[in-house]
Amino acid sequence: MMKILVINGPNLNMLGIREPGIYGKTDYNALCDYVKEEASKMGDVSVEFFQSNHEGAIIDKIQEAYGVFDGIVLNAGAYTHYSYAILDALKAVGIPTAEVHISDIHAREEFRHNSVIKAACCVQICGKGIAGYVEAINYLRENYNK
Ligand code: CA2
Repeated sequence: MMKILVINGPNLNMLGIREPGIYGKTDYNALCDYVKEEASKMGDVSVEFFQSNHEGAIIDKIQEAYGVFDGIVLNAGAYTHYSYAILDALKAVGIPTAEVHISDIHAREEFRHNSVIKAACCVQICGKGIAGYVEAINYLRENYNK
């Protein structure tokens, strides 16, 4: 069993509540249920979820994942665009990490185009809605399952 940690950053707990045109109508709990269901069909992965609006809590969780999880699926929310501290945490643990965004960050405001965490991630999946989380898990399975 490959153990995967799905981390969602700031405001992703508000999914489905506002801006459905950008982020869809699925709320955070339904997102977790959907990803868990799809992962269970794969048969060789277990998934755990974590969401926080706080940079330090996300960094703590990444550090705690060391030696425990085999892969991370990370939607760091707006921290994606400026958190060198999350970049450093990912580099420190060295866990294969797939960066996910529900929206297409490259087709939105200029400040969303750049990801500072990208350098520590093995792939960036964006603009595919919540299906992107499933694609990320598959990417980790295909490339890092022992
Ligand atoms: O597209 C994504 O998944 C993002 O990571 C979502 C972040 C945004 O800052 C990134 O640039 C791209 C925002 C999280 C969700 O924010 C909401 C805002 C209003 C209503 C519901 C969610």
